[in-house]
Amino acid sequence: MIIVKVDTLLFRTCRNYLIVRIETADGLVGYGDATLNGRESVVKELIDAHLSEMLVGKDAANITDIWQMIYIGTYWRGGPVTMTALAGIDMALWDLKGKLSGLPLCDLIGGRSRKKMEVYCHVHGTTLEQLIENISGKLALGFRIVRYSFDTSDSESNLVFRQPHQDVSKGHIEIDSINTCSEVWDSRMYAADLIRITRAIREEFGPHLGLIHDVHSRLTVAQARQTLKQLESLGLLFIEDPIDSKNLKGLSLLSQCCTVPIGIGELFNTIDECRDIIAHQEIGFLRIDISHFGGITPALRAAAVAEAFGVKVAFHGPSDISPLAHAACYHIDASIPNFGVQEYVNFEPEVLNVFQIPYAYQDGYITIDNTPGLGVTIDESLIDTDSTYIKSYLPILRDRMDAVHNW
Ligand code: CS2
Ligand code: MG
Repeated sequence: MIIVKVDTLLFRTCRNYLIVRIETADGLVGYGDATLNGRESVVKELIDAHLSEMLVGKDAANITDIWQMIYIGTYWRGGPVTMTALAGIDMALWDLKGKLSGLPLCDLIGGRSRKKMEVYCHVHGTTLEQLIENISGKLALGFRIVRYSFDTSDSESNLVFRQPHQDVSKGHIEIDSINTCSEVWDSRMYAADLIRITRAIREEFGPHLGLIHDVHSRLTVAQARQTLKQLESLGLLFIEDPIDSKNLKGLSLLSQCCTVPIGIGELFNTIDECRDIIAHQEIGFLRIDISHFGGITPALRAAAVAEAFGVKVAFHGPSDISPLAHAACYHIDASIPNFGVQEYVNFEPEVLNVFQIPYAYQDGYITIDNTPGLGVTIDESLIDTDSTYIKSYLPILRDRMDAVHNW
């Protein structure tokens, strides 16, 4: 399986995607996801200008050696750009190994530990009434766990404080111009609403609905301690990113004072950043993003570390990584003993024409078939790499005094 060609496909189908395509001398092609929201062209440049020449001539079967060569060997390790580039390459190598052996990824990494994987969806409401109605809609589709978000309105100042959410039917969180991307935020009003709304959801739907809320690092440690204390009796499955996820001491304080399980990880790029919080059992769920954490190889290692300390895995699964990465998550979810739950998005039909997926949703669970490798068939004839990419941006949050706030 000697690598003869490494290409990057940067294109837009509903949103931007960056796909790594690795070809071997025996004519096999493997694909990996290297999409990094708002930074795709930088990741592409890193692969095209520096990493691809390190791969040509190597045996694609030696995934660990290639991973170490790029991670350790190039010295400049870590960070979202480098680790997303490496993730795209790593996924493509695993895809190739699966295609060569005729086995799906989950069989290469130990086989299936479960028949189906429980998933949760995003549900948003601009008002409490709308949120309750939308949750009912998700329950009717079979979901037993929802990640709820809401807008907080201040009638006095006519301001609305929005939380990020990504129901693809309602559009994406990212926007097309850096000049229009500022949003206003008030943590005090939000925290009060979080308690009020969570209580109302519990009262409406009873004790069995699985509830997840993503704070998206918008609270300080002090605010989070106060808020989570009041959420304790409401039985959340987990609270995501309650504070800045790089504030490890803060996480330690929070986990010691509150019983709400913490889920964290989408901003981590290497195991160094989360080793201690796992080992100290400060989190309930590890939520690393396979596409931004260097790929399948380090995700498996991190999952094994988590297992040793009784931490479950709940991989980040947003709409801003491609169905290829989602397929990789489902394969790992199927295999590892400490799978917790998986974030799920339903991609638009146009996206699923390009990425033909090996997995299917039914009644709150995902099943994945035995197609070799990651199992995603990519229809390259539908990809227009020349003209479709449009630079996009994440919103920048500002508080009422117009100072930049954690997003
Ligand atoms: C979110 C993400 O899914 C999540 O948990 O935090 O949607 C996040 O905002 C995006 O991936 C940012 O690109
Ligand atoms: Mg999140």
